[in-house]
Amino acid sequence: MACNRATTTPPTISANGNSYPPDSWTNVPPSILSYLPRKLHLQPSHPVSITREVIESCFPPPTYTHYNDLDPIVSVYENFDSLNFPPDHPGRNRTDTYYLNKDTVLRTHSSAHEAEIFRHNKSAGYTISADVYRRDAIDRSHYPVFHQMEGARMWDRRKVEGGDVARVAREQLTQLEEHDLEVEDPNPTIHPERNPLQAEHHRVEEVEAIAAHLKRSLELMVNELFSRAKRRATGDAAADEPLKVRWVEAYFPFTSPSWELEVFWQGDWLEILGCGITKQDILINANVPNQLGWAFGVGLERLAMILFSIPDIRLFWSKDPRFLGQFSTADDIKPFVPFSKHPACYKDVSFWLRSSSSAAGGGLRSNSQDFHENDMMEIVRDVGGDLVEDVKMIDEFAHPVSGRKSICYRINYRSLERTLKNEEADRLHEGVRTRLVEKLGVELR
Ligand code: FA5
Ligand code: MG
Repeated sequence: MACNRATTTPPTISANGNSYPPDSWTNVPPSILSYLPRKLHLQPSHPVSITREVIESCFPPPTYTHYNDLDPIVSVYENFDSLNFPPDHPGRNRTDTYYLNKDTVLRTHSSAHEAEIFRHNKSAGYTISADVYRRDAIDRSHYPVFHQMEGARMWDRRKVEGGDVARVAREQLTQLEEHDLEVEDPNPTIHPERNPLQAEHHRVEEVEAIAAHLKRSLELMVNELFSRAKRRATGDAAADEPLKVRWVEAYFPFTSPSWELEVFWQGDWLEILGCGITKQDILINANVPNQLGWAFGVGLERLAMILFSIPDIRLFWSKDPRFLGQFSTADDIKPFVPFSKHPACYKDVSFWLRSSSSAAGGGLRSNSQDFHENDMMEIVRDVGGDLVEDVKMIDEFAHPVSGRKSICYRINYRSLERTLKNEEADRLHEGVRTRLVEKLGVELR
């Protein structure tokens, strides 16, 4: 369907039974809204759903309540403000986040529900699984929709004998199992500059005890997932070596101190989750000022790719029985056997960015200063869908006299399910070229 500049603002946006009046912030395309009903994390026997189940089994009820069907359409307040994201945080940009309108977004992380759940949750802990949405690059490990799982655990000072949360958390740590991971954790729990204590709210002993409980809980989760993956992996000598993980200092606006957990997998350190001690003002705002504790957020696709040896993130969205038929339950985890790899077909597109003086209004945004790669990625996604395997910038230069910038991208077209005809790839590529001119105002070379 042709799309000209006069029609770039859609009529009202309908999603999940509600309508949202569009405005100058609206940037969510219909192709992205079409993912809302999929909910792979709840689809029986789907690898994302099986991964969720394995993680949930590490955080069992009644201590942890499992929330799995919260609406992915949330307010900007829930996704960002309630979690202390500063007004100028890059995550808020329209280049990174899908806005239905200026007040409403597709959640970019499962943490969007933290405040709400802290307010209402009755158990000591919870997990949330959720589809999340981010404008991003295109390659075999990035997709604009993926799934996260959040977990949190609280201790209530009023409900603990003598208000001594540190002692109780330490006791509960001794009740957690041991594991045989090799753990690198070189930094002190608290570092005054890099990873500070929330000194006005927490005592050092409390944070030491809660952090130890957090780390052991997550190490046990990794052990559960990766020992399954390893047991059934290649059967080579590496399977006898202990699995290595390491704790890295991190920063999130809603935890302090904070860490990321990395796993050494196939020769590389892979980041699998972020976590930390929940910022006390979030708990105070949620009307549970006497509670304190930890929270984490983990990406499910990344874990599922390892657990099942799935080579390309697009496969999760496949409805092909040759894919879906290979998975059954959490107790029967077998590596995915790829069906024959179909040939790739790459095509290049080069263009001059508009110089800023020629920028038109109407939300068109692509002079040399504000061209954002995610806008280009989205056009490719919109036209090519899952027939695009990856997009890479292969050349970039500025004209020596005018200073005008030229960029060349290589788009790799490949179907996971069949052989793509060259004419079909040509047609898609022509569609991408046309849209680049229409939407971003670039000049093709
Ligand atoms: C978060 O989203 C935080 N909400 C996590 C958190 C929760 C921290 C609670 C503290 C307390 P981050 O953007 O790093 O953080 O994403 C968390 C995990 O999601 C990553 O470690 C990774 O496993 C996964 N992830 C992030 N981006 C992608 C992506 N584009 N594709 C696949 N997985 C991703
Ligand atoms: Mg991260």
